[in-house]
Amino acid sequence: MKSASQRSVSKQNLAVGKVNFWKKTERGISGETEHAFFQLTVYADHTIRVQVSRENSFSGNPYSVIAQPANTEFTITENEDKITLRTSIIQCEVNLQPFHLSFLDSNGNSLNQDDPAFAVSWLGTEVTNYKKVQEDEKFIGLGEKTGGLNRAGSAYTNWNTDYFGYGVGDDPLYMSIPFYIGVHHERAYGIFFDNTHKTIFNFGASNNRFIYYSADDGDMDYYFFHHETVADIIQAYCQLTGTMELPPLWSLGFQQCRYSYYPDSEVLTLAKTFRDKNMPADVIYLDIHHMDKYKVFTFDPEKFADPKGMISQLKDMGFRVVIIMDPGIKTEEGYTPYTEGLAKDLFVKYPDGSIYEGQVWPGWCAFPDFTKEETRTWWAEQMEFYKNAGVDGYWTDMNEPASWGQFTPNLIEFSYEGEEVSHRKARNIYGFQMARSAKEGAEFQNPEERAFVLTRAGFSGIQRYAAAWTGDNVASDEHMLAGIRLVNSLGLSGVSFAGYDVGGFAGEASKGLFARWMSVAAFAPFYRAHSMINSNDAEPWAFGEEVEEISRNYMKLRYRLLPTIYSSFKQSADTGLPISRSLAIDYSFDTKIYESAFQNQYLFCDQLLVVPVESFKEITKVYLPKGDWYYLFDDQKHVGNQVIYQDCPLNYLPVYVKGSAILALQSDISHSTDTTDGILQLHVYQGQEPNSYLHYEDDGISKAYLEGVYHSRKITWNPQEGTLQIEAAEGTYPSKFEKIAVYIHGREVNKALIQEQSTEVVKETVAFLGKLTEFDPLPEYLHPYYEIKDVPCIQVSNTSEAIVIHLQ
Ligand code: NBV
Repeated sequence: MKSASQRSVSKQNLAVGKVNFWKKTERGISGETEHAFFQLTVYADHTIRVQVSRENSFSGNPYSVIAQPANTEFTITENEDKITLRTSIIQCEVNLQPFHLSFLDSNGNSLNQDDPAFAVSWLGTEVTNYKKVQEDEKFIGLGEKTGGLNRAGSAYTNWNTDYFGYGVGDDPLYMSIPFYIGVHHERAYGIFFDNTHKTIFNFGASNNRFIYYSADDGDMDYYFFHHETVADIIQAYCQLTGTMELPPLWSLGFQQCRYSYYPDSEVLTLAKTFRDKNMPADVIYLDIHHMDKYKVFTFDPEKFADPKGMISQLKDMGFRVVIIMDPGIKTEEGYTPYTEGLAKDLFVKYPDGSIYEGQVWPGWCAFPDFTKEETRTWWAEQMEFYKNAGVDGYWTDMNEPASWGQFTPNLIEFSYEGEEVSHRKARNIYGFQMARSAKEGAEFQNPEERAFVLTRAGFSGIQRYAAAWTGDNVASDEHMLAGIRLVNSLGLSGVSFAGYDVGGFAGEASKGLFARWMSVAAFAPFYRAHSMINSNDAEPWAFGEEVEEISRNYMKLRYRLLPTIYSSFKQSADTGLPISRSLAIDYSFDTKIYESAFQNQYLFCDQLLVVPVESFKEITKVYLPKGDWYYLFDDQKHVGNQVIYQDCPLNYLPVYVKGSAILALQSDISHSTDTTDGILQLHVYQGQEPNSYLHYEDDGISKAYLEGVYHSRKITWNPQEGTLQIEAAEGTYPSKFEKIAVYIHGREVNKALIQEQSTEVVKETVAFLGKLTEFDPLPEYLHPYYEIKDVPCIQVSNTSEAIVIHLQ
């Protein structure tokens, strides 16, 4: 047997080989094969970690996984040619001659198997795990990846890349999340390949024998998940890599960005215009022109002579400011961040100890080594500069890291928490660590409030620190749809708080496209319009009156829906399940949802089925999965499991409410902290099954909710029995709403019975879109021809005690 140091690097494929030796460990087994060492660790009944290395020690990624193996029961049995590791959910067979793994469910059904001949193999330092493809297997997830919902037949690279104006099929983009879910035979499993080197995932491109994932170097180190549903698997992945923290409420509002708004007077005019035009909004961004010669931690002395004064005026109007931070530090003598960074040895270096310089906005720059704790702490301290000006949120851009030429030399060195590695291992984690530093900085500077960080680059686990947006998209219909798939795919991969540049960053949106994009993005977790320097104005009023009206309607709808959206964010923070849910989560085994005509559809907050549709379409095919569906704007009921045709004039995006759903709305407000009319509107829809909604409120900004200062109530609607049960409130925070108005959709109510219970029954007009004001002449397609009239509504006062309403 060769010792590790004697193992030569093969020029041809070298598979792991026969098992020579194995033993039980505390949480699994470990052993040695002809050419490698392996270890299997039970993390939970639904999660098993597999490590295979050519060295007799394993070296991993210290950043993504935050969970330790739980004390789960498992058994190990052995027979002649295999060892079987069993939890209550997964069986993992370790075949010995040669080493290859098979994963089965507890009933012995196959989930996933190594290709027996190649299993784990090396080509030089490149390590690959080859897997058999199962019949009709679908592959979903993998984070920020273009392409279809089902990734079968395609291959992808993970290598964080600054990609201005990327095409809708281009790869790689800014962020890497090497986690996917396989679906076949009504079963699902997940694989997270925890290696930060450049990785490739090939789901059957250019071969019909296997799928595989490989890394340029490092160990084969992956987590295998299995559970009943795709949702369970996402949760299992998030138990390992974490969930987002509940963001501040203001970050769920509409956000306006441009590269760049300046000077200060323009920023103030922008804010005032939102208020004058009665268009709700919460956030304005300061892009790179706020800086003095693009130097981070400076303000341009002329364009922004009094940033503190400007921000305070914005706050008086109910706005928050998010500021951009680029990692590149100008190598300029006398510029404190540079001289301090040098003195404290915080920059990325060449192997000979000299500082690596790359060119970015400020010219030649040094790059802080965010994979080093001292650097993160130092950066967090520098952020005092912005805090003093009153900045509320941070936007980490260019953190792939980007530099002109887009070809960072691989020999530069990073700390990687003391491991001392090259760019090959550190690149994919760099942006993640910058975003982490920004979040820690925001919290250090303002410990009373929740942080908001928006990042472009990231890696698995980024959800713990930042929201993500999909970078420099283009103003086109296909980009609008591609962005929706990217966000849905991020949601399948643990990143719930995500969005795209509404209107398209590069290029010019047509009127119709901008209107449609504003409409569909009202149903995106992160809702921000952004556009490129030297392009036409792209604010929601810049495209004429009709587009302004449509935008206003959907912006208002977004704000009316905030009680539901905020509750959904809380659920996501607790579980990791996304807010924009690809239909592959709830209808995973329904093959229809993977068809290209329907793959963009998603559930928003569980209750709403959103059907993204191009701006030029006036009628579209919609696939309604099983169950009942109510068209949001006129309550028309459709039975699911069928394709319907839906007219979709520009002012009506097809949106359906799920049968039995409970939707919580509030009155119109101009920003998220504006006061409402004090009535929580609960819209309940007739359906077949009982359904619950967990309503959640808190102060929206502090961390007091962690100490019980919140208000949450489970609301259960049983449409068959006609009972709505609002459970007693939990938590010490008093609800913002004094009354609850219950609107009943899709069924008649027995008025007499309700009056007996001494509640007040009223019939109200519910219009989910504001009425279009009269334009003369108004194009026909803009007429507000959907209107819901006379929906029965019951009003009760909102005590924190349990309330039950009987409708029959
Ligand atoms: O800071 C300028 C832009 C920014 O607006 C955009 O959102 C980022 O993705 N940034 C990229 C740098 C260069 C863009 C051409």
